[in-house]
Amino acid sequence: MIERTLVLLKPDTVQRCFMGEIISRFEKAGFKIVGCKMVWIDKDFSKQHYEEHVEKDFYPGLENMITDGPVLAMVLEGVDAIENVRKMVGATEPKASAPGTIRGDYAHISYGHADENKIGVKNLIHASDIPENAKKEVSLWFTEKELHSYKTVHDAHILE
Ligand code: IDP
Ligand code: MG
Repeated sequence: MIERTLVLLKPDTVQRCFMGEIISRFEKAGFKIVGCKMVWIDKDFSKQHYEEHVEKDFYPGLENMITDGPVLAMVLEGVDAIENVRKMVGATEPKASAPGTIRGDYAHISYGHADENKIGVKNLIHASDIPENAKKEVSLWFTEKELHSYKTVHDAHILE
């Protein structure tokens, strides 16, 4: 099934000048970027995006991390995009993320380290986890007008 999913390149990715490297992985895998913009979110918006985590112990560190600078927000489209993109992203904890995944290749810190220092786990990227959340997150971050339907060369192989 062709799906859309929200991907955020978090402030640590933007500050490490890594956006192109990560975008390139998704392009090479054949995903279509149907929306893309840079946004510096505030604490209120963080609470909306991370609604399910607001009451958790790690939330204050997460909020500081995600509001520390601009993020690059993207909507990616492709076959089973939600599950496929999560597979490329890897596990939440970089220490546990397999080599070959984005978090496993470009980060390494542990929950223990983050929690001891009261910081969010800097794991480079957010990706929607289930269809219900993807729908909610895409409409939180993007208006209909900011999302584009167009053809890429991959469509010839995916759809025909
Ligand atoms: P996900 O980003 O892989 O979906 P979630 O459990 O939804 O992971 O957590 C959202 C974000 O909160 C994570 O990407 C990470 O940055 C941060 N986070 C999650 N668990 C912890 C923790 O135990 N300590 C510190 N930060 C955490
Ligand atoms: Mg999540």
